[in-house]
Amino acid sequence: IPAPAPEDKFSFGLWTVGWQGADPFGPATRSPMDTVHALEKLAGLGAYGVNFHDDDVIPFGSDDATRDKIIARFKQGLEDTGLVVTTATTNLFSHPVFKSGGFTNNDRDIRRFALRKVMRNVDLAASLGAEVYVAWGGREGAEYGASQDTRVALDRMKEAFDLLGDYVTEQGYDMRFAIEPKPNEPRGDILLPTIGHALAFIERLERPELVGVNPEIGHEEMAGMNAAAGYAQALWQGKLFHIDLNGQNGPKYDQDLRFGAGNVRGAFWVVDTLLAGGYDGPVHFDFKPARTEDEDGVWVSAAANMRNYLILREKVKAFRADPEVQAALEAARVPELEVPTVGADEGWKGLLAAELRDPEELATRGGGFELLDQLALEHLYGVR
Ligand code: XYL
Repeated sequence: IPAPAPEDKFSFGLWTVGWQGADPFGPATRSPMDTVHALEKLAGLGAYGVNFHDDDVIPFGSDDATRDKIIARFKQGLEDTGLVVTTATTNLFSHPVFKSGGFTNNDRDIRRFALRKVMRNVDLAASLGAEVYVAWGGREGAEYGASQDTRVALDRMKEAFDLLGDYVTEQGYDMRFAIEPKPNEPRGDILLPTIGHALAFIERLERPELVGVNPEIGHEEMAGMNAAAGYAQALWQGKLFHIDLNGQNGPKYDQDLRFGAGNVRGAFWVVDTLLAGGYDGPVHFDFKPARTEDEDGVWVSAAANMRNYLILREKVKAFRADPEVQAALEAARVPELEVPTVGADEGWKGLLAAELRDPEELATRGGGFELLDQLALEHLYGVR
């Protein structure tokens, strides 16, 4: 398995390795991590880039002079390590002011504050060269049916993205937005809960070309979705602007396991989908090193994300190159799906006039999928 290389474009959220392990039942188990220390360690492990929430780098409420000092030190850290800022995002969920959301808070004053907070960090992100701005609306949602009118909340969500689209366009930033869906946690129900909801929403925006998705494997699996299939649809629609890779074991709380842990089989198909679809953006990890770990454990799990991606990439390539797999794909008629159902000059009239095969006979043809999937599993199990 090769070592991580810059062309792999591996990137990490600073909040991932910096997570201190506080959960709803207990406080932090690790000390705060210095941002520049995180940059140095990530660069040492072979990462290419980083992503951050504004508050990960600059504590909420810092005055301008403090903020400038922190940014200067952060920029120096980037320069010294050679790490790239691929992406940035806004924390619209931690401070109590956002307890009922940012863009879709019923309270208009809070909505206005939230938008200004985003615009300020978009300026910083642009100055650091980020080309994608992630938007996870973790507190946009509700626990109770009466507490928010969902249709009106979507109007306000649209208003926010339309305004931000105007902002980056008029400021001349080369920046696109990536909406990150999640079904629940911390809110009972979050707006834009899955890739599909987000893709449909984006089509209603004034500048849909500026907005895509940042699907996280764990979030899709929490909703019982097949992450690879969702990634494939986002690619098909030209909307896979960014990815958050991690691990999850089915529909339960957001586990944020390192990539490759949790649903291993799902991870294999995600990598296959990314390679087949020609995804060439940052390969970003959004995980949480388990609360049980000390700092050594944090770096073990950070490195393991990249290693697991590289392992799975080798396995996917070996699966696709295997002559038995190619024969099984042929037998399962997978390539035949590329042939349009109705011929170019045929049209519906031609279809009506055509002589069709006997459906009873067609029904006797086997799928051949058991063999195909077994071959995939054997590659994954490491016996082929
Ligand atoms: C939490 C989310 C966030 C986003 C960025 O579930 O994954 O960390 O990725 O705000």
